[in-house]
Amino acid sequence: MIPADAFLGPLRDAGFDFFTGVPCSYLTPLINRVISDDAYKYVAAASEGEAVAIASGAWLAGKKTVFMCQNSGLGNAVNPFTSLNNPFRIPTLAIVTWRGGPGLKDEPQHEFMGAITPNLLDVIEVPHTLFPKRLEDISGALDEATYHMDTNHLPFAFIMNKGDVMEDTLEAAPISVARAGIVEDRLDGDIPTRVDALRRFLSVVPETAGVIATTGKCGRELFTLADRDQHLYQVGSMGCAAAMGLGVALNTERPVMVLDGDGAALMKLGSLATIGAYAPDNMVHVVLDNGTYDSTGGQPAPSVAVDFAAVGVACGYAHGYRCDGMDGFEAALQSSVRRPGPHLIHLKIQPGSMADLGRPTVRPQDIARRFKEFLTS
Ligand SMILES: Cc1ncc(C[n+]2csc(CCOP(=O)(O)OP(=O)(O)O)c2C)c(N)n1
Repeated sequence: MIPADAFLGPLRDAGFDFFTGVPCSYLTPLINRVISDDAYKYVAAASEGEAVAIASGAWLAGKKTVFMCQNSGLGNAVNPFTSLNNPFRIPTLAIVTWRGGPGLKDEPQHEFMGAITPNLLDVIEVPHTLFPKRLEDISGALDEATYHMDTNHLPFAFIMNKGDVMEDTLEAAPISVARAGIVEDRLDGDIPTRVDALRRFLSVVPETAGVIATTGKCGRELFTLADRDQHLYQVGSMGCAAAMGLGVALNTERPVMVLDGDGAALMKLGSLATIGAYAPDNMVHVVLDNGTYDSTGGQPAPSVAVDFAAVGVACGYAHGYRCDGMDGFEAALQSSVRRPGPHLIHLKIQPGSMADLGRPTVRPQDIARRFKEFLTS
């Protein structure tokens, strides 16, 4: 058993100061220390997959990151681990607890995941070792983790057992949001296609802004119209664009614009609460809503009744804009880069895509490094 600071001190000295995750009782001493100490930034995520995406955004903005979760939540993290961190080669130090571990009499819901935790990490090619439980093991364990992350640019995991870290108190106040957001209508009644909306977006987006486009045809259309250093096409990890945008926005002064889809936004709707809670004022979240999963053949998405602008404001965004035409969309974009956010711009668009649709020809890992260079220069 080690004190939290004995592990966190060397970790911070190695540059890791951005933490995110979802708690587990085994993690309590470590998370409590991180939350209580101003030397660290901790973002409480609504799901583990979202936390992985937040950490990835923070890495793109130049941070070294730590992701913490219960092994139950490893299932939620598998999608971004495999379709975000892996293709984009984005490392994070994962601390995963081992409920249902060997020889442990644990609750039935932890038995199966407990039995497969190391194997699951092996299958998704996340190298791992046990969390250091003795003072003399800490430095070797951190060396092993940083060696792997520096060499293969992928996540590395410590598997933590019950009682590895001594109890610690929570001294921080709860997150407080003192805002009453506003929903505004910018309606023209002339619903554009996604490609027309993206063309207009490209004509007004500040050249200083980082732009993250969601998976599917949104990123493909954006790339086909213009490939810029300020773009990141999130080719996989459906639903993670907003969380990645949050991770970037909390660690840069630049404006951060997320181009989301209605289906993708719904897949990780909890991210809106996290964005509202941490409220980065430089973040603009655009939901391009065609009411369908257009990229996979136009099947109906369950977004028909969702008022995304109102949901954003209900979650703590400063402004929500309802738009159904190009001029209102442009006005909302202009207004959102002038005023403190976060903002949610909900634009109704028509299903369908452009005729000669391309797809990013730059490798995701190169896009990630180009984007990181753009953000940090
Ligand atoms: C986790 C996951 N589930 C499903 C898919 C397949 N998929 C790729 S794009 C897409 C549709 C996305 O819909 P939306 O966000 O509304 O954007 P649109 O395609 O309508 O522009 C789906 C279902 C995926 N890539 N990842």
